[in-house]
Amino acid sequence: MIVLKLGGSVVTDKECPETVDEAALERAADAVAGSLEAGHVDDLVLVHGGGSFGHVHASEHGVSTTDGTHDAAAVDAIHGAMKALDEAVLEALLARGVPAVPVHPFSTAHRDADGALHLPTGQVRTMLDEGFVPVLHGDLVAHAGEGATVVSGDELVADLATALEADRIGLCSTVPGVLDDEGRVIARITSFADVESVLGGSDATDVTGGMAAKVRALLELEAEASIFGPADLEAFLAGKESGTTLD
Ligand code: IP8
Repeated sequence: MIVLKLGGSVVTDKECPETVDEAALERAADAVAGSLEAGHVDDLVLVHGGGSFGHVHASEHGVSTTDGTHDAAAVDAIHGAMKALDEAVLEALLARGVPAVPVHPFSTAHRDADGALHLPTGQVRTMLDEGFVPVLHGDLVAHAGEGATVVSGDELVADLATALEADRIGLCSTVPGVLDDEGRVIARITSFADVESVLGGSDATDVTGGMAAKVRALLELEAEASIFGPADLEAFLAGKESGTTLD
């Protein structure tokens, strides 16, 4: 079983509010459809990020993973934007015969007063068993004492991979992997300390943190994870080492 995240920067134009990067989304959907057709992947759970949809609205309303809102209109704006992006992702997948179905975290997950995420996965498991490709996305979640806060796609990937005992995790981002000081892809990372000095944040508006947070979270997981660019998506799905491997 593979949990694959398509970064928000891959499927949207991050500099331009609420804009899908159609060409990039179509290429990603082609790669997913191709790998299912070729039988390279049996069970696949997809997650996509917020890009210029969720992040723009979240920062406009001052909402992050820890600072919440009790304003229902803000929830509607942020969650609504994510649903719109999700619809575009589903459409691209369905058009290529991928049996993609939506799972909106806002309707299923919550954070407790300590900020810990609780994400039910029984429906995701059943969807997989019934031959669907569940598609989740960065979203808002109800948060005890905070109203609603952001849940990033990366957090969802971590919880899904653990709960569903994923074999592999893929994070497809706009960079070809984790880069060293000279811009070369680091092939393998086994400890955060080894790369701490070279990891920076994200350039455009991103309320959930950049590469450092991704690397830290992925290193904590059982399954082997890869961070790679769109050009390596097909190779990753075919089981090849792609970009940076974290274990
Ligand atoms: O791009 C964030 O998801 P991410 C979702 O995976 C929102 O961090 C609502 C900002």
